[in-house]
Amino acid sequence: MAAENLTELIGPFVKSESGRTLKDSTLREFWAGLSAAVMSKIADDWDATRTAYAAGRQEHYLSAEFLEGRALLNNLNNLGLVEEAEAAVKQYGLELSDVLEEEPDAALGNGGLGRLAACFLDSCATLDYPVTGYGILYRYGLFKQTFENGFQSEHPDAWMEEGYPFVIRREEEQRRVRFADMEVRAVPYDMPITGYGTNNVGTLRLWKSEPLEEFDYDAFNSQRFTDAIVERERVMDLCRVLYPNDTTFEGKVLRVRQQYFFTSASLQEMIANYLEQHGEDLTDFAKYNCIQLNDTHPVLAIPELMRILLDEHGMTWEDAWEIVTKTFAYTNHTVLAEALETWQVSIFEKLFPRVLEIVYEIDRRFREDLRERGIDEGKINYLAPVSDGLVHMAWIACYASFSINGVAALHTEILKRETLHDWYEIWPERFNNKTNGVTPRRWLNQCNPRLAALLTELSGSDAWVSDLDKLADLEKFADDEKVLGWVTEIKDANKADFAKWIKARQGVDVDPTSVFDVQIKRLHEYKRQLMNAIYIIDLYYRIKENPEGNWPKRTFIFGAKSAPGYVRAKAIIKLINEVARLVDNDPVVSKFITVVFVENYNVSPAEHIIPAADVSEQISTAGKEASGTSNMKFMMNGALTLGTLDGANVEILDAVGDDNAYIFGAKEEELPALRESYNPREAYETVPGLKRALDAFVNGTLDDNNTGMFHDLLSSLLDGTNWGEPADVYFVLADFPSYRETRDRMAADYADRQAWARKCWINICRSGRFSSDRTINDYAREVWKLEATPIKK
Ligand code: HBZ
Repeated sequence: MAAENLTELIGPFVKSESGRTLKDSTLREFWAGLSAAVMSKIADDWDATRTAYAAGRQEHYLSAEFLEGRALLNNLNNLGLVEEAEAAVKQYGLELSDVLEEEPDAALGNGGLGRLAACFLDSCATLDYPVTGYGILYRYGLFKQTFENGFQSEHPDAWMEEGYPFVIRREEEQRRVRFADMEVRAVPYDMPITGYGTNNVGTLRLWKSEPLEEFDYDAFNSQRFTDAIVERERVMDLCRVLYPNDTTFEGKVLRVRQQYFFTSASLQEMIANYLEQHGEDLTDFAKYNCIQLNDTHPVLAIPELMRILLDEHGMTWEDAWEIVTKTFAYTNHTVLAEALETWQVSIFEKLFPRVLEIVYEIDRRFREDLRERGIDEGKINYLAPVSDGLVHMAWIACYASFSINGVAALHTEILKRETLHDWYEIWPERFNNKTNGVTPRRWLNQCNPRLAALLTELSGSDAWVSDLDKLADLEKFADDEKVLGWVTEIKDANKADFAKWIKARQGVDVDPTSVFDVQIKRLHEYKRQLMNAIYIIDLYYRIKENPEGNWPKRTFIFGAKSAPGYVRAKAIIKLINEVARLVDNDPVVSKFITVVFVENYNVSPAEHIIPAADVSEQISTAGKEASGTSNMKFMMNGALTLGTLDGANVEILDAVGDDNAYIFGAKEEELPALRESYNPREAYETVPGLKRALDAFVNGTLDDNNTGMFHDLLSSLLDGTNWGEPADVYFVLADFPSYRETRDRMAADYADRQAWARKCWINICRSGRFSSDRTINDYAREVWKLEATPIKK
């Protein structure tokens, strides 16, 4: 085809976006036009990929969240079009980097779980696996965060309101989803997922709910116009907003509606595709389809597939169950009890009574099945899909899935030993580990072009971008002074970039020669941002005591959103902001340290922060962080881990060895015994400096604007609560001494830049196993039984 070059395509596409001459078009319109031009280049391959995948065995990735972030640069990189795009916008006197900054983040996820789904789709596309992602087109993504006098405030994120070129509405592929009290249309919006070095283009299909008809004409005609509009809005409400809780379960009716809505629509499509490709007999459904459940959010797919097979295709229970139990695989992402989904039976009754009937029948047969296995009634009742008026989504998942996996080795062991131990005893063969990974396209090649260029130069090709194990070959440069010098130069340049970026964004000055020490992740007590803050307060006092000391210069960087209703997490945000202010207002201390809280942390800020980081804070209480994924992103970009033996940190340490990571704190297996004898008040009284640091919460040093929230934080550490929560549940004060010792040592080590760079280099070269390509190859081989399906060209 002609006019394939972006230089020629861009003009017409921008004009059709802006409806005016190019010189009057805005940057945003240039972004939209360039994006539309890229879509036009993908179209044929996308079509061919869809056709090829429909015919064979496929995997369907069901997830309530996909945290995609920005798409344009990612697509340009995958398609090898970055230089062409730079030239195309240059014609109009623009810089590609400025155009790219116009793109809103598609923040259709909370944190690690949603971003993992996005990394997985990237890997599936790159590796040519026939995988489709299914989720929800939320009108409002994760809230935008601002700080008002240090307090988090939330604002709606209407990310598509001004138009979004990377989704295509597929009117003709709409489905109907029936609830007892309403029937809605599910209209798919498809996002192309390009891969690196392949023509295959995968699909992320996001469902949007719409009324059956634009208007209820009866109501309209009978003068009930407003009723018609209200009903319409009720349907649109369904997909209105992403629930912002990442660790506590919220039993809201709207949320379970969302879950049923997208799983039902997705299943209908799978069934329709099967019938079209393989005929009326659904017996072989599981031969051609496999469904991965990303946590329990899509677990309603299990009874819903039963319903479709029983009620719409006349199958027997036994035949339908046979298919279901060969189709589903379940991934668990947490051991925190408060996150586990249990829905009131009454909600199911009201929304989808037939699904509830099926859940009850699953429950009845489950109990019978376990009784036959000689399991006692107490245990059966505990594991049953329905008990005490609640439907247990994780139990349905465990019972119906042929595969159950955790997301890091330690996490899977804890599932087997504790959280899902009874299930493991009955069906050990279902359990397997799939340690998470992250895509090296976005998280190295795209966000760190300087380091990427060095890796390509040293390895003689860019093959590492889609085969990260290749970086192991570069370890031979670990003692090459020149290479280590470049590594240091690259990090310094990235830090200077960050300094400019944060200055422009938030007006803060940071010293690019200081150690950049970073903790970016959702705010939660178990992640222990509070321990990080206590360290900084302690350091503040130590510097004041000895202002002539040889204190290494350091910048402490935070990024974190708190769930809007999580009072204590919000208090911690306020506390960190007050610590930043305290340091900033002190002429002596601020010579040595700076605290920066990056507002509205999201995927695209992460792309600026991670390449500039020296220290990666991974300091969760051992056993609580299922895996973590930013730990892997930091490693790939040559930041050193300061971490506990938790989640995938264990495997990072295993890969790089003691000399190249900084590990501290109690181990998971030590905690039960420690709990017995633990007295945080004693730590407060006896650990040098700790009392002084903690007293700052309440003695007027740090100001919580008379909310009492800092007092509550302190008493959560020292006293526990009158509702029975023990003091310092997450062992902040217990781990503090070893955290301080290790972190001090780390900062001192930084002075020897050459030795530091060597450690960074080892981390980079050994990050291969944390590529999501490795994870996806493991899922494909061991769970999905999937073959790569490259499209013909
Ligand atoms: O999933 C995270 C884990 O905390 C993290 O350790 C792991 O690396 C990551 C990927 O496996 N979990 C989440 O991000 N969870 C959520 O975001 C979440 C969202 C909605 C919920 C519950 C959890 O209802």
